[in-house]
Amino acid sequence: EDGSQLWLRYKPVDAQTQKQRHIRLQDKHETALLAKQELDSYWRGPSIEMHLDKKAKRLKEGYQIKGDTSAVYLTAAEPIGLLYGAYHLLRLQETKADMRHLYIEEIPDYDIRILNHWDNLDRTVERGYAGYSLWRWEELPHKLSPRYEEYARANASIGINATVLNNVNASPQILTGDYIQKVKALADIFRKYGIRVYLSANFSSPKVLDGLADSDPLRKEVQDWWKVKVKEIYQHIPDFGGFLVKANSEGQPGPQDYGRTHADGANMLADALKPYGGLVMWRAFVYNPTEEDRAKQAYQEFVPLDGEFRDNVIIQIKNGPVDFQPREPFTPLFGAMKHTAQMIEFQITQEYLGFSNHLAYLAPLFKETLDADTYSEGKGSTVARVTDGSMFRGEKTAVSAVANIGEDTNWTGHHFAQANWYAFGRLAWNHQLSSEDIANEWIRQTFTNAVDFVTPVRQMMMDSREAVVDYMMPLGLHHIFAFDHHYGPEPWGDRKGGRPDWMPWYYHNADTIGLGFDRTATGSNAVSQYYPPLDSIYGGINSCPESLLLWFHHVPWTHTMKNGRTLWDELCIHYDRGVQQVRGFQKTWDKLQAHVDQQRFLEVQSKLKIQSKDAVWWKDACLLYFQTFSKMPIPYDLERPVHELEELKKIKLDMTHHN
Ligand code: BDP
Repeated sequence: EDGSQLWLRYKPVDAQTQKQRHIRLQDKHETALLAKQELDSYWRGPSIEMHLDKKAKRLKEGYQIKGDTSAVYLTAAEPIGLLYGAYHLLRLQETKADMRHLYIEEIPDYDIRILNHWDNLDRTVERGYAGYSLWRWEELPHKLSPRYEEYARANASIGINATVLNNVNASPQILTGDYIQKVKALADIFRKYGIRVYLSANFSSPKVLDGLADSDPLRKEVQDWWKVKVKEIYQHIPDFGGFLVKANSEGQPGPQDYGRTHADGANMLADALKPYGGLVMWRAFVYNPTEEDRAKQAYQEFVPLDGEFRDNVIIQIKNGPVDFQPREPFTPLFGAMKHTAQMIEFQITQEYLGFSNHLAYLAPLFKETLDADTYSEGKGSTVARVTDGSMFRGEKTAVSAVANIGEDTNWTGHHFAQANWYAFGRLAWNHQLSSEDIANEWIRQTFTNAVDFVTPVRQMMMDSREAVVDYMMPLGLHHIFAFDHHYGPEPWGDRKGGRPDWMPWYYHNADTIGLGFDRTATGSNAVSQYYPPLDSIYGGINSCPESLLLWFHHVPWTHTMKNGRTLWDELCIHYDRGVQQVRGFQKTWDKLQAHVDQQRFLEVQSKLKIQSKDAVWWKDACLLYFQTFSKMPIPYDLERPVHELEELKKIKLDMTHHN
């Protein structure tokens, strides 16, 4: 039992059952046939009639299921809807749901539900913690790993319908003729599962690949280069999705290199893609090492461009304004560009949440952003609603996440990290699902339906993200990671001559008075980027939610928190609570040994040991370091540090990623 089967553990039905119940389908489309094949092989319920109703357009890629104990009817407007419906039925079966009376209608909340792979062409994966890339570029297009199809099936089973194959820090090589053939081979496998391929494009491609004088988006020669390139791609991949672009960010080239705007750059690509129905996902993750608060920069650069983008451009915005931290407020750009399509970018890979060593169930993090109210058009303008098309109409709606998938046997490094891939797919389909329900489904399909297992494991998952926040960065602290690897703590971190916005002190601002980043009017005034009443809620030291207090305020160590404790005591209690929770996860897991196969039991058990040690490392490092400023004792009823600060400062990990 190595985890390679993910949540897809259906048992084949016997020949007898297959004879007795029928799966009927008129259509011959390959995707519809796949739906039939999955049900033929694994469905133990009554006979099923499947049909396509091309007029039921309102279903989009969704489906309708009606049925009782004698027959089930599955209807969809498109073949992929039948496949999604088939997986829905199998999910009900595997989770032992009551299926006596079925009346289900499912319509996806987002048109495009897309994974972003940060995979390089040499098969390393930026911020990947599950081995090398799945894409064996050197063998493609001739040799096709069976994993390509398994990957597509897993995605289809949770409604993911698009994928960006390569890193946003894109190599121009991906757009050469040779690589287009390799990409085509993957697209040909994925198509049957309803998955469209997108590519990250390097903005300098015309110059780098074909020696043009520059890649200025307003020059006709450059525009023509992209038109010819896009035409070539569509000749081989007729359903190619489009480009994802990281431009003028962290050293990547972009239109600003030529004095042009993000809109100029995005629109040039959009015009080339338009005749084929392709899209541009243009990232808003931009910031420069200036005096300006990093958290404000995306908003400052993009809001003035509102209304200037073509209708096949979507601005892709990270959930938080800095960078995928364990907790951030939502990015204020959401809802602030009312004439521009916007999409969310989440990060499934745990760059800042303990890699694939820590158990951190991310659905609550995703939901926190989706459910956050931007107040852009008054109360109820949640991030979900400003991006899903219910408030602002764009050509297409989309939601994305950076994948945590690699060639590890269990796909994601940690068995429980599979749940985050799963949860993203489910929320991209229906952002109203609860984190508990998603965990419940996933546990039942991945492990067992035994309530004695499901209940405690679900509780552990539900508590896990907050535990990480507590032992790493409670109360709104952020980005105090070690410079080289983003794994362990380095609140003291300082590189002479390094970019200030890559240094922990830039974010925590610890001094003898207190802790935290003043983003109120007396500080960077980032609060002003939020719509009322959020600007004043976040801006008031007493009205700001305490979970974000040190994000928005520089708070005196002796400040009285809502429960009457000082900031310092409260900080200590959070760090300690995080450690205690992980110790609790170990107890929970050990008790469940009888319910789990040996291999997965031991693998999760040993990851929890690492997590426990890391949690103590985090707690000691942060508290001992901050104590050099607060000069206050750690409350005496808490466990004492077991490390020396000076020892912790010497820890060097062999992880060679750039910041
Ligand atoms: C940061 C990562 C870096 C990425 C960058 C991005 O550390 O590896 O290239 O985001 O999203 O989180 O472009």
